[in-house]
Amino acid sequence: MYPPARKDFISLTLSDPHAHNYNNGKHRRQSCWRKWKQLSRLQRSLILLLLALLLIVGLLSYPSVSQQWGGVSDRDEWLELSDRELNAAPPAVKPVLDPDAAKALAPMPVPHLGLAEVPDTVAEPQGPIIPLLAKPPIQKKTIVNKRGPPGTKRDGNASDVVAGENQQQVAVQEEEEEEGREDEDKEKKIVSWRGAMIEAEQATETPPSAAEKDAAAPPADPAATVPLEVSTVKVDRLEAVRDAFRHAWKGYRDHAWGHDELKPISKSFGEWFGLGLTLIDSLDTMWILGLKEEFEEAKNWVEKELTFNKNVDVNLFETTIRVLGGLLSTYHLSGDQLFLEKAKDLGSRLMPAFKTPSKIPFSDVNIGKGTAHPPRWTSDSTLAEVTSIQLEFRELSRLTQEPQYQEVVDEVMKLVHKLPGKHDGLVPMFINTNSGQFSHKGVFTLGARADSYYEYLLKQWLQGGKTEDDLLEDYLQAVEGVKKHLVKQTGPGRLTFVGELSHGRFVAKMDHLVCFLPGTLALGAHNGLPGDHMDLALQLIETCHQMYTQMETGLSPEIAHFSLQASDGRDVVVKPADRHNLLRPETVESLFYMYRFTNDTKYRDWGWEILQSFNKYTKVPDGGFTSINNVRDPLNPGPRDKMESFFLGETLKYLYLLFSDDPELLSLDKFIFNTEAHPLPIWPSAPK
Ligand code: DMJ
Repeated sequence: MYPPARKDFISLTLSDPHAHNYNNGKHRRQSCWRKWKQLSRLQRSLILLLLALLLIVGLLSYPSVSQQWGGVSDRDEWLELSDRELNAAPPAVKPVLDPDAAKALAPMPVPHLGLAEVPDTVAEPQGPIIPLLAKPPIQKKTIVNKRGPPGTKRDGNASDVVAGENQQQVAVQEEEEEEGREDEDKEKKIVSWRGAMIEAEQATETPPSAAEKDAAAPPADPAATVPLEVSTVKVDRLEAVRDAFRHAWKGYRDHAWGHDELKPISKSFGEWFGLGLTLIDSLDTMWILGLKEEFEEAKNWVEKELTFNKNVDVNLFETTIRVLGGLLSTYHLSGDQLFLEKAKDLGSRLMPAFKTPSKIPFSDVNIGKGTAHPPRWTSDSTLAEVTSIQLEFRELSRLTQEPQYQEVVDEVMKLVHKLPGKHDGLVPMFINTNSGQFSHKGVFTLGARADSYYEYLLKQWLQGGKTEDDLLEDYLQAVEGVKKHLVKQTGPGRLTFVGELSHGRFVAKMDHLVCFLPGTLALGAHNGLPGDHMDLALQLIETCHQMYTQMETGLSPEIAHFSLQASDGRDVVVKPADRHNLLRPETVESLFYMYRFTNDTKYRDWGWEILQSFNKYTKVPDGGFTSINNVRDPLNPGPRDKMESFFLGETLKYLYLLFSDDPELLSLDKFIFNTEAHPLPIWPSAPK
């Protein structure tokens, strides 16, 4: 919720209530004249001489002063102009959408440009230097979207809300980010996190290291930032992924067995829903990687230990994509009825979430009590959350022949389809469960809170055999909206990226989460959608790759900012609050799609580099991998002591599929992957 509107003006009273009136002024002038007359002639001459001298000095210094003021007004004009340019639509640099422009603007990796970490400066153009007058402070409009009391940690995707920490404070800070100015005290108070905010005291960042302190220094020799050389020695990449998985699994098995997440440094575990999240997220990966022993042991746990009959609030979206999706895909791969039974049990326990006035589901549901509710502080749900559960619920209906699962999620899509408030197919990030209307309109992103809405439009259409026209229409419109409003190129190296729109202003910022998009666009193009979707995919995957290679650890930051001005010298800036890496999958996911559709082995090499970087900087000696705080500091990456379940569920799975020579291993013409990388079959014939 936004705070009460703040006055963004100061009213100045220029009239002094105690001032004399007009007549009093006249008296004062008369008495001055009397005093002048009372002076001696000598005194008057001296005063006149002094005044004449002052006049001469003033005239002599006039040119330089006038230049200064001239500069000031030029700068004002320039500032306005650059503002206009930044907000202009269509963008100054022609996006890839126009086929001719696309040819001219072929992707240009820029290995010579190191990623600079600029702690609190800008992707803001620099105007002429004006020594006399400093630039007036830009009024910051921080739109605070209070989704709960402070002290909240927000983690992960549209609703990667960390369990037990279900207080949220989301602050949309695009404007100040665009200005590239971060107050020092803001740094103390708030840490930006995928478009959301967390309190700094909750952040796990270590004190700044020497490298961090050097952040403002010019970029290091780019050659030195290239993390790893691609080995020419033939290595078994598939086996390397299996090794990584076994190592991750060892940590989980030793210290977190049956719990949600491993804390590999402290050799303990974290609980979110208490559903063995990592174990279930990993089942189909183990099956695909051929890790039979591990799979059998985990299956045994599912059979003997896993129960959904417990008094616990779970997040509808996260439970659906990780647990329901994981169970359904494992059922398909293994054919073991156990997983379908568990999926049915869970699916029916999630259904109370849909009992809302608008039929837009609540975010949280108690799977033991059968009650559901929104977060304590709002009646909104996140848009991506309510529109990225459809693949799983629809599949559950198909398998069980019980239509209610599909009915409730189809209803959500129908409502969103006809809802006013979209911007050329782009959707706001929140929707109200009472009114069924979008809320907090004005911010449009392909990142956190909206990302998988776009992904699931295409994938539902594919799942259902390309028969549901509304889904296709919404997807095509959205891609046009992305091209029109969000795609730009950096000034220095012409890297294509997808920014954000905040109340009409373009923000040159892209979450790592957005790196799902090249894969999705390529999947659409492979299925007969316009060729320029593939052009855009080819360019975006280059940018996602650069987000890794230009970091000293070879790992991407959570969020990248991009420079629009050619004179900026750097394409990407990373802010201190955005330097972490959570072992996320989106780039390797897209690399997998790109390789399958192009057979270009460079995508495999890029994935291999990423795996090596994970091994080098995130692997914990005794078992497990950990999220890190700082991708710019190879000496002190700052382990966060958390292994996200999606590292096993998604990242390692996509790497394995990327390196596999068998295109029939989960053929993309027969399966769609849910947003947690769990493959579900494309329906043989569309339901009518
Ligand atoms: C996963 O839970 C899913 O991929 C989701 O769609 C995005 N966030 C994480 C991985 O980054």
